[in-house]
Amino acid sequence: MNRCTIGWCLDPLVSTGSLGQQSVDPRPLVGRPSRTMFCRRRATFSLLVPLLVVSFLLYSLLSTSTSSSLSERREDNEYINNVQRAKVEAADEVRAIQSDVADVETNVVVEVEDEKEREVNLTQLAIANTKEEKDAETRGFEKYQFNGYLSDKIGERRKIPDSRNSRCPQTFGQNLPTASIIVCYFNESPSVLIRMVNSILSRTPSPLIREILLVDDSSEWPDATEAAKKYQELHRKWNVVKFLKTDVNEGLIRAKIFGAKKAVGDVLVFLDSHCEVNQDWLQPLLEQIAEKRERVVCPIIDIIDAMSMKYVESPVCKGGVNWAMTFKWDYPPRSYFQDPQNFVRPLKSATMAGGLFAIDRKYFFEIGSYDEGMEVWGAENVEISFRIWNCGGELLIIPCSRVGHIFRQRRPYGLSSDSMRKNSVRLARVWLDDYIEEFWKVRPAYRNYTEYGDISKRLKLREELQCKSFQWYLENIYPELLPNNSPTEFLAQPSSQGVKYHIQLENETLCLSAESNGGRIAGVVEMRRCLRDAREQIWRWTSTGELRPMGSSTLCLDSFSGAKLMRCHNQGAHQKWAITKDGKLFNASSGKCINATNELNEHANLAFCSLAKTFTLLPI
Ligand code: UD2
Ligand code: MN
Repeated sequence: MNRCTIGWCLDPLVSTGSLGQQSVDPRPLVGRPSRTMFCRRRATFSLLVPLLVVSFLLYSLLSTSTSSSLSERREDNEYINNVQRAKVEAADEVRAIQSDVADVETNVVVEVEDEKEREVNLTQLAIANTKEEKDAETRGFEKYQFNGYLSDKIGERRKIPDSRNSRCPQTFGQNLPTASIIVCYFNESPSVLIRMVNSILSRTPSPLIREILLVDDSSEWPDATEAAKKYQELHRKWNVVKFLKTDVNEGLIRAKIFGAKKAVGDVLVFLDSHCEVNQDWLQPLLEQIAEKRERVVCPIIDIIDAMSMKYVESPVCKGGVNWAMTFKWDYPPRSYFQDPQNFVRPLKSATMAGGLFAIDRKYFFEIGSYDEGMEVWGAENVEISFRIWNCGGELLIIPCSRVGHIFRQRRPYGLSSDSMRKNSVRLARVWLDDYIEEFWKVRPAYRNYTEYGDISKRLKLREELQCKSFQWYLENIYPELLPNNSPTEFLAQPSSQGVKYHIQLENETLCLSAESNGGRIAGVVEMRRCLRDAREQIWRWTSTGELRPMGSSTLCLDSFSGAKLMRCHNQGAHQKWAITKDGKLFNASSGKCINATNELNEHANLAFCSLAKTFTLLPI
């Protein structure tokens, strides 16, 4: 069997020129780096070596022969000539082969050189001296809302800092699923798009990339697509890239569905078209999905500054939402990072930012992809987040996977329609149940808006998937959003000496007790059977709002890392407590209230005030 065929000639990467159909590499042969050529040359070479040896033996034999006959000699001469000619030809071939091989080697070198990532000096590159340059910079901004001029100067690849935490693993699971990376774009900058694809190709193990789908959502300008297609012709690694185009501008939501329907990989990975992926960004995402297919995972989105194009590491944070149904970032309290493993541990996230995530391909469609009735931009990310959590999935942020994204001040498209209004009303009417009142409160004008279209299919989907209520989502996934988390009606704070209380769990016989260890008070607060004389159950609420257990002159109830006893620092903050008229102990710095179970000896903890237990305060 021809080893060559297996080892070199088989190119596993087939590319698709048109929608979803697999075909052979559509690039013209001239521009294609030649694995097949190299193979042919190797084959010729292996045939020629024995030929040369045989020629040489024959030649030696003949030149020592002592034949006397003229005709024989003539024949000999002819033969010698032939052999010599053969030798010369063989030598020519060898030279040709050698130069071919050298060619191939040079090609390889060129390609490797080509793939080198340069350290770019952004400050120097950004300088626009002449009027022409300054105009070009302004035009870039107007077109893209980021520094397109600088991006062009940076070119097709660059080094970016590895923003992963040093605790991130360097090795990854075997047999990971393959990914279809879907990038939808509308009027994207060619240099940004090309650099993005190059970042994927150079920082991702190639067996994991099933394909990269570049979905042109009917851009007004053809330049990005044209430039990327041209680039593909010259770069072998780009034959995993497939070009797709919508018939009309669909808006990013339907464009993503369009791309997803054409994808064939195990996992869909969506990325905005102005990203640069960081080292080994994909494996940590795929690992999570391989472990559980109902898991939807997002990288941390690092920042590519829209003006300076600088790549900046983002802190670990997660997705939240407000009652306007607008996505927001939530930062874990500092105490969260007291455990350093939390810099790398996956975090449950109530919502996703929307642009960058990975999801099992079949699961994406099982849970209803996106709401096709949504237009252009907005709210689809919150909608899919509610759907994931409420219908049996989970949404995680993976700190060891990092992708940079150009955040811009405003969108350079879709300004003629208020797509966020339509999309958020669709989302609210499908998912919020009675909590929709909270949405109307912050968006009163939307209550009478009727142009939101038909949502019956989405309501049916919610029923078919047997999704949970919004109340469940609030209580279990995002209690931050519960109404009444910030109490407003408080008891008046004591004026001087303070007031002493037993703090009894309402309708129970358990009291909040500073854990007494043989008389010495330690760090935790737990539920004990109420005893009127137990000093550790007597709390002095001071004029500065501290709650100090009797029996210790130095400890205060503190909310910095749960409900604990800490040395009093007289600075208020996490040690300042307000008591609501209905008996909740609220700390404004943590935004939380003291909570407890009715189990004997259980530790007290912190909860969002709407969920926290009520206490009866018995003055002493
Ligand atoms: C964020 C998300 C974005 C999306 C949006 C809410 C991130 C980093 N980005 O907005 O993915 O979830 O919130 O809807 O989380 N595009 C099209 N067709 C269009 C318009 C845009 O394909 O008609 C492309 C666009 O070129 C880009 C992507 O959609 O690649 C997202 O658009 P964006 O970058 O303007 O959205 P962004 O980052 O403000
Ligand atoms: Mn974006």
